[in-house]
Amino acid sequence: MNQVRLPRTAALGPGLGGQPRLLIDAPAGAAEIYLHGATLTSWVPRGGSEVIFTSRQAVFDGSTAIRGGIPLCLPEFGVGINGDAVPKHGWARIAPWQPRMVASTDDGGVRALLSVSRDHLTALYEVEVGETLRLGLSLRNDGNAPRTVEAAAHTYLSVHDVTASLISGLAGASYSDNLARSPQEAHRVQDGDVRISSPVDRIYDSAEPITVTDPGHERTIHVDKRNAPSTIVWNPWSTYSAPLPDMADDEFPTMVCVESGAVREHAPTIEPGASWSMQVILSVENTGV
Ligand code: TA6
Repeated sequence: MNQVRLPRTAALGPGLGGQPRLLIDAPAGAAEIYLHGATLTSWVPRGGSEVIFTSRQAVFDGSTAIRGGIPLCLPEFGVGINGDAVPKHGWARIAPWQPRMVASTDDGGVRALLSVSRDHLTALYEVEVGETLRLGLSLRNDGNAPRTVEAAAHTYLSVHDVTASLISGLAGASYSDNLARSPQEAHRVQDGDVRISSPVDRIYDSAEPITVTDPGHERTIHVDKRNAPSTIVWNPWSTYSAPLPDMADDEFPTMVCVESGAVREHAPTIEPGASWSMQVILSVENTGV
């Protein structure tokens, strides 16, 4: 682990499985970020409760992506534009990232900057932990040819009961349904709010802000973004969580992925020496009396 100056509200040391982890415990919020994949596995804003789902069966030995948290899918999403990307969701979520800077913010939070370079691509990831969680991902093409890159923050949100949650902001958006029986049936348009009572795996053409109601936790989670024209919604339900060794059978009702990124036809092409960036901002509104 390289040396980086830390404020008193942060610590860098071994976490689960001995994996290097940045622990943040600041007045405005607390978080955990594993350097493996730069995966943020926990965020608790001041006075609130855990916003991020991480499976209790997640593997923390560096061999695979952490099941839960906010893995970064990069430079491919899923099997990629050509359908043959290996590893699935790209190398960034299983790469060791380097902490570059950790500092206090003026509003009682902590800002951390992490980076990774591979294959003529440099990724800079800025995570600002406070009462809101601000994620900024910036990609620079270090090669000498234009490069098309997919990117997504695969955000696993913790909800009390996903069947009681309403996911709003996608009405009227077109989407590709990964669970459709045929390619002809995959292209659809969202009618109203998204409710989950069966497996859902959809890529929406939508840059709109999303809200996720979580009545059991008496809160609404807001997902806002900049320069992220794709929104992915995923819940494996029992059907697809049962085969996952790193997710417990009773966990699927307590999570939903609302992912922000630029994938498939929205993937940016970055010129040599140029950069592209996106931002994701999570905040929580308490709805209890
Ligand atoms: O974002 C949705 C998705 O691409 C789904 O298709 C589902 O497979 C999920 O990600 C999890 O992928 P993983 O490789 O982490 O098992």
